[in-house]
Amino acid sequence: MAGKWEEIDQYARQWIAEAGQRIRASFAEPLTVETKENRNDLVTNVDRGIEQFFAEHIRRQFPGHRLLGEEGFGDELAALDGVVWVIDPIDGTMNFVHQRRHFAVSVGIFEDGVGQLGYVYDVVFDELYTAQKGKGLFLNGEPLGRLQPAPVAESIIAINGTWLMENKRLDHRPLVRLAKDARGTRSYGSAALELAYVAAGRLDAYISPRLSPWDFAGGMILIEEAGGIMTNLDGKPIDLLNRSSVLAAKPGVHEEILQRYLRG
Ligand code: 2AM
Ligand code: CA
Ligand code: CA
Ligand code: CA
Repeated sequence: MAGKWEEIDQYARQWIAEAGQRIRASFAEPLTVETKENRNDLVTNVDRGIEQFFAEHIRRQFPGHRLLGEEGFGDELAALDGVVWVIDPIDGTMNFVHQRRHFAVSVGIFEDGVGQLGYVYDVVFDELYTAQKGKGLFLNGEPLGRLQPAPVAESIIAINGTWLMENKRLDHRPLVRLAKDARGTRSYGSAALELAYVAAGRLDAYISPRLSPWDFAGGMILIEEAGGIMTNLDGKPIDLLNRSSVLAAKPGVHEEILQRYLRG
């Protein structure tokens, strides 16, 4: 008999695959784009439709589970007890609208706050990153190796250019120093994909001063299963119920960034 998490995993995969098909099919349809908090903060009918699709399926199949999602179809959560699905229907909406690639469906499933199943699905490249607690990281069903330590000098670090310019949220100078010392920097515009890339060893670190739980929940489980380290920018554990800064990296790189740049 399949265990509880095997059953949940099967449904999650099925719904993520169907969400991917719907998103690809939507390319042929007119897109309704609206703005949220500011003129660059976008949401579309597809973001909402996909979150609603997950909400309906989860509630029908697993009435005891709860959902935390970006677009308002989830539950109001004050605590993380029980099974909680944390879903971003489209992570990288700006890429979805402008580029029609480089966005992902992100799903993290937690029990009493412990990550059990993580998924990041690159819809256009058809790359599904998956992890189950204690079983390692997989890309389209193939196991990926555990992350090995590296120095900043040999690292590619993902960071949005905004944080390298003077800004009101944090002192950008340590990050500029880090960007100069690193082998290279990248920015893909989807936190979920950037976390999946760190987990897969395509990037050595990802830094963001401000993300929401649905941006990092799925990726966090991938990072843990890959042997990477993910904390906030103070080196503290991530709070899954609130906005947080994120530093996700290989071992070694994580320590060096914290000690030589962020605590410097
Ligand atoms: P989103 O596309 O789901 O909104 C872009 O650098 C990354 O930051 C994306 O993962 C994006 O997720 C996330 N993000 C979080 N809050 C955002 C906001 N207010 N505006 C734009 N992107 C945001
Ligand atoms: Ca958004
Ligand atoms: Ca997001
Ligand atoms: Ca989103």
